[in-house]
Amino acid sequence: MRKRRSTLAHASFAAVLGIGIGLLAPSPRAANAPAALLPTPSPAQVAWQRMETNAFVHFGPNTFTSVEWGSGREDPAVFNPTMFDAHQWVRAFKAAGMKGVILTAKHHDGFCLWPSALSTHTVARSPWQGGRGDVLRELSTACREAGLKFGVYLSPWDRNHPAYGTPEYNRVFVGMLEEVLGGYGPIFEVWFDGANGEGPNGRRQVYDWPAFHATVTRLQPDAVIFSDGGPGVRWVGNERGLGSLTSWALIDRERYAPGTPFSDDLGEGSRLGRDWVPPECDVSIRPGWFYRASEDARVKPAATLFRLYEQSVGRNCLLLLNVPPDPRGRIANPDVAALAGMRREVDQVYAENLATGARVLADASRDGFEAPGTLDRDADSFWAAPEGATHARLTLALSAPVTFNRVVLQEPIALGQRVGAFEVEAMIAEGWTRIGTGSTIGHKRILVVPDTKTDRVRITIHESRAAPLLAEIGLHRAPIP
Ligand code: FUL
Repeated sequence: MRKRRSTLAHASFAAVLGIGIGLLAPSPRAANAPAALLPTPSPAQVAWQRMETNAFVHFGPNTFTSVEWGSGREDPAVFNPTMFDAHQWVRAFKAAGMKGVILTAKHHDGFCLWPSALSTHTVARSPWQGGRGDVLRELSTACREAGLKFGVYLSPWDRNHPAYGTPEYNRVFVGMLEEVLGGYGPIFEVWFDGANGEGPNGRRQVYDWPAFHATVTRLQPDAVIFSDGGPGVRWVGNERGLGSLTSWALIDRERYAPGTPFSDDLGEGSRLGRDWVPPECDVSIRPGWFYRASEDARVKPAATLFRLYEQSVGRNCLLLLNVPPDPRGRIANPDVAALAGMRREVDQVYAENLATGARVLADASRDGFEAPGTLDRDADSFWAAPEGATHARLTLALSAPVTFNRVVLQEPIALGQRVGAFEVEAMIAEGWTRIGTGSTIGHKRILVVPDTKTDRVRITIHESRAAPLLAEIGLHRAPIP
């Protein structure tokens, strides 16, 4: 079979934007590119999903007072890291294979890790660096130098600010967003927490979400906005790092305001959703979000982190793993070791595809989008079923038997998420034997199957929202069953 590669640049821009293909890509194969299936992700959402694992950093007065939710009445003088080193954090995250970092610029206590002009509860009132320190400056610089993307968590709930609970607070919060989004270079994600309690005056705030979102879009048009229901990316609905086995990037945004009572539905999303808002799994490497020395022995071991990776990234989610610095302002040794161990395990299992070099045949293909595109390690090239097909089968013929217990499938998501049911079979002595089934695929699905030794594997797609497309197929073996 002749291999002709397609690229999403050709396939998706023309299809999504409805622009004459000749303008963008003169290649003849592009003329036959499958049309995108709405809803589709923005380029920023595709780039976000490809990051796969990011670090979350909870740091602030709580690091020094050992509480999870500061009252907002803590003395700013408690914030005094003695050996602060953002480069050390970034080294540990990079060693874990992470692509970005999201910092709690402001948690519920209202303490600003940058010298905000709009609050008296900030690093400028702390003894750290004589009141001239700026955690955002140091971390954003360290990220830029190391090639990691930088993002911010800003809690709308503020237990310190005197204006909280009045319309004035919305203006203050917009001003804080302007300081943070305008002063530290590119920001890839803005994380809005859903927790919403009372302010220092006993009042609850009615948030001006449209103004907050407009501020992000104005200052950082390429940033994705996280909240329970998006608009850019959504909460997965639990803080255990668990994606759903059925995991659509689609929801109806209007159904989920921050603090939604429908968070149980956020894991699966909806096959019928009108908006592209993929799920993010936030989970801490420790029992708490903030550092406590008493939890040093309870750092999740590498094997647990490996599982979290499979159960989040392998279920069409992004893993946002919280690694909180200690009161020195450094990532503690147990966390550094666990992160390095996680990377080792992920690489050991996933760096090499046991199916590499196999012949792969499809029962039918769209011209120019044949099956070998699924084994080329290029997420931009893909196999496509013929127009109108919602059922399809691909067969892998390996040159020698291999033993595997993971099957990795990927869709080229820029053209929309399609597959809703699939099955994997292996040829073993008795003939074709089902070894696993799944529902959605999305950016990445890691299917755990029993240890299987074979030289023939086939994947049958039983249900799809439109002609199925597959970007990659992988066979792997993990030591963990
Ligand atoms: C929650 C917050 O209340 C926690 O303190 C933490 O920041 C977590 C990531 O989100 O809603």
